[in-house]
Amino acid sequence: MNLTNKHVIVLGAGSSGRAAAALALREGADVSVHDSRETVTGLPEAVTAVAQATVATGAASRCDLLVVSPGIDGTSDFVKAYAGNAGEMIGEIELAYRFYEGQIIAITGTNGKTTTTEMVERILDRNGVSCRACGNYGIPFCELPLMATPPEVAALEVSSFQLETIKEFHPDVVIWLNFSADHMDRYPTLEAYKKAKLRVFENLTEEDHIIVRAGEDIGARDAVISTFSTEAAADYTLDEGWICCGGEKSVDLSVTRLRGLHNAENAMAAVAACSALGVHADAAAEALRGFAPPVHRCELVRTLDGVEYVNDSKATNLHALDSALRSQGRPVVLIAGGKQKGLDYSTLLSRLKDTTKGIVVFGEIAPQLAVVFEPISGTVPTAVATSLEEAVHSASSMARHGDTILFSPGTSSFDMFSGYEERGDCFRSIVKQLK
Ligand code: UMA
Repeated sequence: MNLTNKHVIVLGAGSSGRAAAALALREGADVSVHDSRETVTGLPEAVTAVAQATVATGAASRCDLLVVSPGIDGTSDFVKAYAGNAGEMIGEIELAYRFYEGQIIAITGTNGKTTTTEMVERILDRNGVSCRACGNYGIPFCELPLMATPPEVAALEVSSFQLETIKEFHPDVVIWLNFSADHMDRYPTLEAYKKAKLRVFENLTEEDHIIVRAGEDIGARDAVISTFSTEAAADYTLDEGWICCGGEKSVDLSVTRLRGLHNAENAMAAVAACSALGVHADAAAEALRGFAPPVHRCELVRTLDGVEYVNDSKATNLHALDSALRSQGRPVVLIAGGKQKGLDYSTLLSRLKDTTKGIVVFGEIAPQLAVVFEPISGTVPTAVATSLEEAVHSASSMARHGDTILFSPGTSSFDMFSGYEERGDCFRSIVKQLK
């Protein structure tokens, strides 16, 4: 792709927009970044910043290439106004793909993407293959082709939002971890969400690899397919804490700090993907020694008076909350709630009844959750808190020695926080101050 003297408009001045602008600039384009925010800062000097952008700004703008940030809904009037006058519209992932020359392991799924992405990076890096975690997690993909020496492999976490705007994007290996309801505030139906995610496969050929959880419906695909599962028959399975490959015990998970069946599946997927690039399972096992999942994912913050406080702020959907509940070995007092994003918590009632002894709800959806949990209130009392601090104190008063307080919201944080990281940091700091 030749961008010399082309006019590129990047929509969104967040991290992906800034990286896309820097890459387009390096490629010789005349670049503007438009954002609906009051002010736009942090852009290279040669880039024109357009703040307070609206549909009218879009309708009055012309460009050869429009690059849309993933957080901006492509079906909105805002994007349509710009797209109407653009030669081509793509997203930041597609732009990066056109300038990155290394191999790509694309990692998608509703949950577990980040832990798996980190494992892929570690296994490859420790086996002499330079690799960088990027995309939806870590640095934006556009930063890779900007590096003086780009890594040989991109461990690319991709979200459905990012996949909406791909065209030629063609990974060498795709990991499909799992699929369940999420982002129902962006998509009209579950099918629409899945359709966006399935686009990750659309340019694969029979030489590429797909690593998929056994039983996932991904349609017929032309690629070399490997399956994994802790429950069903698969190429990668779990036996007494070992990942078995083709029936042979090959990775001892007890030497890692991964907890829960969902993390065993994430590890299987990472090992299988690296094996597709030639790293033997024994070498992967050695690289995973001592590996701990990233923070905010079932992170043990502290044990106080025999009560474990676990930060699972990354649980921004019900599948993640369900996985966290299944992973706990002790009675649980759950803290849940946050932004309204159309998820149906009543699907978890029987799991909550089996695993929790109390629930504290907080955030925008707290009043609704209290009603949803009413049918199990005879055995699992629910308290409503007006702040996270109050929620932690309320949960502490319900918990006894030997219990776990699990902070696993099940929805997004944007009603009260800038993101799940800030929400988890806030939980951690409240817990650390408890006496
Ligand atoms: N904006 C507008 N008009 C709008 C909406 C937004 O101008 O109508 C502007 C905002 O004012 C803001 C910018 O767009 O300045 C934000 O763009 P963005 O939301 O795409 O955010 P980025 O900072 O570029 O971050 C994005 C991803 N964000 C989302 O998909 C929401 C990051 O994933 C990703 O790490 C980053 O690109 C680098 O690739 C975050 C995320 O929450 C972690 N992802 C979702 C998730 O994991 O559930 C999918």
